[in-house]
Amino acid sequence: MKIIDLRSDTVTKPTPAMREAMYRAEVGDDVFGEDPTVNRLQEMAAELLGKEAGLFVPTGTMGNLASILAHCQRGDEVILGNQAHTFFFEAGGISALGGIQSYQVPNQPDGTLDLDAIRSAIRSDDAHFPISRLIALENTHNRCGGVVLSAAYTQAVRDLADEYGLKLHIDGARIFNAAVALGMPARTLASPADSLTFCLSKGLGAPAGSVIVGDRDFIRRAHRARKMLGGGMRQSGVLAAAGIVALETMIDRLADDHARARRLAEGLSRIPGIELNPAHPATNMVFVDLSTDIDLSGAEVAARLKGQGMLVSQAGLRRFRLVTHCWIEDADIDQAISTFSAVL
Ligand code: TLP
Repeated sequence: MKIIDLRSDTVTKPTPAMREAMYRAEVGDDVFGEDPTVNRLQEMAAELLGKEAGLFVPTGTMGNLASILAHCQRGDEVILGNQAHTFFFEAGGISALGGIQSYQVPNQPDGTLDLDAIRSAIRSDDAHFPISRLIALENTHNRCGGVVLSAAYTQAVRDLADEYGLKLHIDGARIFNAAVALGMPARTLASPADSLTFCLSKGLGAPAGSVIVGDRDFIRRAHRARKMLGGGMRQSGVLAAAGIVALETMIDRLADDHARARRLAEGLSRIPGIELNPAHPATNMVFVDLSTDIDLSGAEVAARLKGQGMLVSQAGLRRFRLVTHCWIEDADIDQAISTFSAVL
């Protein structure tokens, strides 16, 4: 039985072209800055995102953490969404390892933070308060449904940050999904930010790795933070080589994942007992809820789907996330719809 794995776009395996490039990669000691393939990837990433410099890191989690450590001191505060990946899914690293406090502002359904809510979260100069240092956004926004933040909204947050002398970081794990969905260059979405992390190992299909981009001085500080976190990887050109293939060949095709996600959502919306937001999906994520007339629990439904060869992630007691990616084909979408229908 073919397994249709819709749990995440992180499950993507490297393409044959990536494996070939990994095999052939020229390498050196990247802790000394001597891996030519890592250096090339970092330059490509900086160029694509319109920033001065880039830094290859093992994961998106480390990318966000090293970035926040590079912006903040212990006791500082970062303003972020209460649905942000950094708040939800990064093991509390910014507070456990960085001594950095988070001020969580409610995410609106479209993934944004209300500008007035950000404004009222910014601390005044008073010895009782931590120092507000950074605002962090997420684009696309995972828990809000893979929704896209516009360039205009991001610029409005930048303007607010400037008013108070704050920095702006974007968790752009899926920034290329956002760029493809909006039909604009990723650099336009990145331009208001001081720093951005994007992932090579999600929809772009590379086996591992993320890149942080920002100005040279910021990247120098993030480089030190990466070392401190144990992320200096030596001959990591074998991984960067796959990342280069990802940037060269896997961005434009994200539109196919988005089209398949829309088809999946349309098909699922016709199944009695499934509820979904009619405005979604914006990119490659489909979130569905079980209606109250379904007697099965979320866990039971997930287990039955698995028994039929279909893997989904549970995103709440009665909520699932299904993510399309480069290993999911049209026929898998048809199969996924009929499997869900049979299980319910
Ligand atoms: N997200 C994973 C899980 O951790 C939930 C997924 O399957 O979507 N930022 C965002 C917006 C992410 O979605 C993720 C991974 C990360 C950062 C962290 O990336 P990694 O897994 O490379 O540490």
